[in-house]
Amino acid sequence: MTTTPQAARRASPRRRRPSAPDPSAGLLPQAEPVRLLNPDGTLLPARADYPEPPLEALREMYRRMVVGRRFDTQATALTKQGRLAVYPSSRGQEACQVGGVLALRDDDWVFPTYRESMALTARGIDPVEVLTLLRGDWHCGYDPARRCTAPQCTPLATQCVHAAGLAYGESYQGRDTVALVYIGDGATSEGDFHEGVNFAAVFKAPVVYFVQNNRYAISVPLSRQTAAPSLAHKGVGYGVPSEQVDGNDPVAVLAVLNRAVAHARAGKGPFLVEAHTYRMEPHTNADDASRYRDAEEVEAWRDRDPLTRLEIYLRGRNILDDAAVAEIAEQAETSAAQLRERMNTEPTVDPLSLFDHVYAQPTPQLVEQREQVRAELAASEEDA
Ligand SMILES: Cc1ncc(C[n+]2csc(CCOP(=O)(O)OP(=O)(O)O)c2C)c(N)n1
Ligand SMILES: [Mg+2]
Repeated sequence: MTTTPQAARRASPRRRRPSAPDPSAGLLPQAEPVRLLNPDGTLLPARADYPEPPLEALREMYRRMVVGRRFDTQATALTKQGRLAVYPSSRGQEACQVGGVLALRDDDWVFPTYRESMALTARGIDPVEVLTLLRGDWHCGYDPARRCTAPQCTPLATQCVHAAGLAYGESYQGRDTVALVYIGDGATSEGDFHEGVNFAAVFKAPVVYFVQNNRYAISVPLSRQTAAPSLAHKGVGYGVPSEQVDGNDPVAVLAVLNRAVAHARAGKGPFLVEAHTYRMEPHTNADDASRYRDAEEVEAWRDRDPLTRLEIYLRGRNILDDAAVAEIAEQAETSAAQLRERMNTEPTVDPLSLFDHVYAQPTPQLVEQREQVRAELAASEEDA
């Protein structure tokens, strides 16, 4: 019987070659989301890869989370009073909302979605300016350039590309600015997510892609969204180091984001973080979440409340006591009352301003439409 050379090679015992380094080493997320606090607020053993942030920073995180949650409840109430057109709540996602902005400097850039109103108020932007878009008054209530904060993005994932471009431009000009992109689980299925991450990786743009996996894209559960082992694994295919974190553990969220931001700032390119969290409220006030998820699921997540978890921890470390908790609660109440009052005044908006800032050079169609609106307004004034 004759054997072919190929068959002979297959039959011979393999010689061991020195193993080549695994090109994905250092890119893959850990198998379990990083966690530093137990759900009951007790501290897990310290770990070298993610040092605990300073207690003062965590106390400030707690304060902004309490104020943020109160803001969120108030905004939801304003939709019921007809003062806001729509509001996507981020209740339950406070650790991510606040952690994302606390990890940044004021001159770093934030690229938020519609769900990040809480993050933007935590960044110090006037809450009425934050809600301007959702109130339907104007394009964006704050000055993006002055606040280093892009307008809240409703088209899913387009901000991933904008952030890559901005961050690349900043580093090209020799600045060490970092851009942090907030994005949802569902939006990681969009082409723009992949294009943005790929561009950032190839050009080493300092972007942190921060995925808040709140388990749903409106009514679509994660299991119908992706077959990936985790959303963090999506970074590896583009050569982007990635990590997953317990998004309801404020200490871990801040620790992981601090490392991701430091990585980007050091010129090592983008970093992808997936935070496992849960949206406690419906998608927006216009959604009925009971049609696609049951009450037991929501209740189970209530036990993992990020605020309670941080409060217990900080009390245990003697950096928070009854008096401080009461004082912070009062601050939150005062700012909610001010927001309520200010949102109850009718804004005056010039309808023609709708056409401003759409393009640097308006298109002929836009010029025509503007003229049409102007003529209609003039005619209605004559009638009055
Ligand atoms: C390009 C695009 N497609 C569809 C929509 C409609 N839409 C709005 S929110 C949403 C779900 C997004 O889910 P996810 O990314 O998980 O973010 P979450 O709302 O849960 O924060 C969809 C499909 C949109 N805004 N943009
Ligand atoms: Mg989602």
